Order: sequence, then C-alpha cells, then structure tokens
Amino acid sequence: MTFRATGRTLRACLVLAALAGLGCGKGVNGPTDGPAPPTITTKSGVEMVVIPAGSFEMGSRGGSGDERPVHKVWIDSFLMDRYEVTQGEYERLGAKDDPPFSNLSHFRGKDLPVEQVKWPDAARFCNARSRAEGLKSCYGDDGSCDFDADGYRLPTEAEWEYACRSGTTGDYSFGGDARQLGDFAWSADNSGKKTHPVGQKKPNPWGLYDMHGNVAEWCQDSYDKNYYQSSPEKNPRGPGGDDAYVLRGGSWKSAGESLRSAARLGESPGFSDACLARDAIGFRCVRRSKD
Ligand SMILES: [Ca+2]
Repeated sequence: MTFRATGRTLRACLVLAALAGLGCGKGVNGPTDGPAPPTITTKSGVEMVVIPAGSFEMGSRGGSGDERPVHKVWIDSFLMDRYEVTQGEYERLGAKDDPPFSNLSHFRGKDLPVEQVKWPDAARFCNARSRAEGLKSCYGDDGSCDFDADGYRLPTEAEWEYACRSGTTGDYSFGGDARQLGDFAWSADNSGKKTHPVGQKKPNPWGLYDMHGNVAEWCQDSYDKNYYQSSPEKNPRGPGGDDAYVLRGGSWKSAGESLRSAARLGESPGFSDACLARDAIGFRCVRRSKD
C-alpha cells in the first residue's frame, strides 16, 4: 500500500462524508480509515512495519519553538520495528557480539523495552543486528551512518515523526484529545513510575506500538533547535554534530505534552548532561525498504 493510495482513499472518504453531511471518522486530525501497512518478520524474528513512501507536514504550529516552522517533508519507504527494542532482543544479540555487550536496564524483564542505552550503544546494537542477518552495517566506528547500506540503523527524526503521525495531523496519532492518551501510551499519568511490556496499549494507525510513551526513542539525527529552518524537503538526515541527539515520543516519566507526535528533545549521547532519566531512554530500529 502506498501513502498516495491512502490519500486517495481518505479524499474519497472525505468527499463521500461531505456529501452525506457526516464526519469521516476523526478526519485528518485523527486516525485514517485505510488499512494498516503490511508487516514482515525478520530473520531474527522481529516484526517490522513496511512504512509507505509519502510526504507530510513536519512540526507543530502550536508546539515549542523548535517544532517550527511546520514544513513539508518527503520520506522514502522504509521498515520500522513494530515495537521498541526489548531486553530479550538486546540480550540475545548482545551476548553473541564481540565483544559482548550487556543489558543495563533499570527495570528488568525480557518483554520490557531496553533502557539506559547510550546512543553509541544503540548504534552498536543496530550493527550487531545487521551482522546477525548478513546485512551490511550502517555505522562506522566514528558513529557515521551509511544510509545506502541495507542493515539496521536508528530512524531519522523525520522518519520517526512520519511513522508516528501515520497520516494524522493532530497532536497525537489518535487525534488531538489528550484525554485518550491512556489508551495508547504509558506516561507519568498511568505508568506507576516504571516501563511496561511493549505492545500493551493500542497501536497507531500504521500498527506501531508505544510511539507515544513507555521509553523515549533515540533517533539518528543530532539535535538542533533551529534545524527546521533549513532542513531539506527530501529525506532530511539531521544537521550533523554529535553533542546531542534527538529523542522522540516521551516516556513513562513524561507529561502528556512531551508525548506529542511533534515534540522534540535533545539529549547528550552518553547521558553526561541528561535532561531525561536514563531509565526512560530506549530505541527502535529501521532499515531500507526494498521498494
Ligand atoms: Ca516509545
């Protein structure tokens, strides 16, 4: 399924709804009515969603200054983990890697998202996962990323927001009503001050779980509050630099405002100047689509 097809479906629905004098679900502010994209299961048994190519309006007019200007972005098709990386996955691959790396999560459980992962360790996990499946590693020893490689990497900030929004334009992927947040996300309001097993809340319209809340997710991009003023329209890949990297989605420890689709946070890659608690930081992986 392509984003274009989704758009056609949505436009047809809006026209029919207008003719009938009815609303179309929650309209473009909320979930679209089209089918969710297909999923695949990787060689190592991880479920990924085939994110369709398309364009969207990135940022928020009503959010923080770093979310403006709202600007149009095109994203090529890619695969994204349906769930945050779990401790079970992290331990399985980490134990086999050379040298092995270990699970340092504060809250323990194989189905819980891995946390207390520094950005370089998330990148290292991506490479380990690539090697385990015979794919070309994306990350060099200096943290540089080969976007042409077919292996795993962290999502760009634009890919993350595009996938989070999944065709919606409201504050959240379920619409603009924060009172519904508890159906879709673990946040400070309902988490009981801890992470929860991935996939327990409702998914977004493209079938991705915990994009809002549970653990905040590392992105590939360095963080620059002014980046949107000059970012390219097609597949933006961040401003460069390594002082701070982008975290998205908010966490079990965050207020609902920080869980919005457009909300941005910059964090030191090694937590040396942590704004967010380390046990609130995890990630999920993406890789190129063959489309
Ligand atoms: Ca999350």
